[in-house]
Amino acid sequence: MNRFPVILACAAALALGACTQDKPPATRAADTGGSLKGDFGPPRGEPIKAVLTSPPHVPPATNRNYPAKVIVELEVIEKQMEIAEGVNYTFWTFGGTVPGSFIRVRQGDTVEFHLKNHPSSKMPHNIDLHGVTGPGGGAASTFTAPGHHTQFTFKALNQGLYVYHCATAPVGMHVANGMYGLILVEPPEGLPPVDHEFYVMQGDFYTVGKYREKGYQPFDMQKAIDENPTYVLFNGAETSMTGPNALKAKTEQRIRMFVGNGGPNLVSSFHLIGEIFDKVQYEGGTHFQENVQTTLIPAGGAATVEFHTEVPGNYVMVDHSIFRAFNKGALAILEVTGPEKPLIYSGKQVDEMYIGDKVASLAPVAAAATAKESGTLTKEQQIAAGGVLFKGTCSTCHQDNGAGLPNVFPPLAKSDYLLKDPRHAIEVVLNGLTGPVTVNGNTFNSVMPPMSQLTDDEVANILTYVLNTWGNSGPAISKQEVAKVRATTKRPEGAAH
Ligand code: HEC
Ligand SMILES: [Cu+2]
Repeated sequence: MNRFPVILACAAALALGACTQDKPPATRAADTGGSLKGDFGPPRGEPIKAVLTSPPHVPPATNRNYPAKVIVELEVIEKQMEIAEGVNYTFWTFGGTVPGSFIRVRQGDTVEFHLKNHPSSKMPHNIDLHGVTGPGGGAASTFTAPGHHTQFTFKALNQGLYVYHCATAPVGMHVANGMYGLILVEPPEGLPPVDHEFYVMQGDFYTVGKYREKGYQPFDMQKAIDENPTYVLFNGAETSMTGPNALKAKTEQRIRMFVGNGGPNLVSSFHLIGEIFDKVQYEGGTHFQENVQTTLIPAGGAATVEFHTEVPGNYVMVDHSIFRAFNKGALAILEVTGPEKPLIYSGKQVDEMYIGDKVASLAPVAAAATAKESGTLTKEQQIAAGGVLFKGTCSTCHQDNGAGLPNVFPPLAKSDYLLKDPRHAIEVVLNGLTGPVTVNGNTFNSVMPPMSQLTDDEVANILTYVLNTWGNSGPAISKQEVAKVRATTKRPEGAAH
């Protein structure tokens, strides 16, 4: 059966006012495979200007039981922002943020969409909304040159959580620069109330410099084609939801997260360490799964996850393709406060081992990076930045207080081995250390893995910290010294950076 009889029936009923009722017609058109298209009749009431929000915020529920005309105004802005502490990147944005502004409408709404492209832009842009029924999802109608404005109108026929993105050539580059976001088309009855709603979106980024290489970093097209990202991030920056920017909630709360994946390349294995998703609306669709540990979010797809908080502490969102979390930035924190629940979990454990510098403020690292650019980096700034980076990188073994662990990890505090030849430590960090070493009279015969994934200035700052803390007194190590050692030492294949 095609859809005409339904529409005709509805049109006839419209005359009697039956199709403009609060509830959608309880018809499941067989020809759509069972999905419920929501043409609930013409828009009613005054046009409404959509509230748009920046991540991690979500606009309030529409709280409407009738279809309306909703006006969305979105502006494309190309701007430099921090992608990681002390690392700048030129993002192309919908609304000035990555991901772009969150849009929330109700199924059956008629959306009048305005796309503006700021006069300072260098590129033309458009928008393809996955929640639009029509060619290009709007892309064909919204090609917008810098300083221009385009407009089109669509009816939100299907409920769901949809990705939108720029689709101007080269499409991959526009998406890689951050041009994506989410539009929620609420079901006609709305969503059950919760205590917090958050907006989280993953994306992969490609820079010429390596991960955390400071300064301005341009886009690397070849890395993007090779699908070899430098960064995999939630909400467009390594620090978007870590340290002081962590998401916050209390115990005994119900949390809903709208999680999207902009790609351009990677599929996300979205996981929240220490929680179980009570409910996941996978693929942004209508059906849900319960009691989920990790949900797969395709590039250009989304999921709604819900859970209840019980135990206080830091809960860590990751892409469980785990190198992305710990070495490319795909890590964010939800900080839950409230009374301990020893019957559910024995007590608060030290979580710094696991997430290291991610719970601390990286401000000293940024300060050091900025100072270095102006050529005024002081030893104190190096020590401050190095102290933050030491956590989770070296403290895992050598401990926070540098004392090491007897017979297992040698001490760095007052280590005669270290202080005898401070610059030798550069080699130890870059190349690792094996075989017997004697520190303060005790012999260790173990393995320290090479830490060559660290950038030159990270190594310089960490070592300056180590050489001038816990009663140690030594020189400041410069980035150039580290670069020299890196360039002149032959490292085994796997450690070659
Ligand atoms: C996975 C554990 C581990 C991590 C992480 C680690 N080390 Fe080590 N480190 C060791 C071990 C084990 C040794 C002794 C190796 C041996 O027996 O040959 C060592 C030795 C050293 C030494 C020489 C011995 C001494 O105590 O003076 C220095 C210096 C050092 N590490 C610095 C660092 C710094 C700086 C970092 C962080 C960038 C770091 N280590 C990260 C395990 C680790
Ligand atoms: Cu674009």
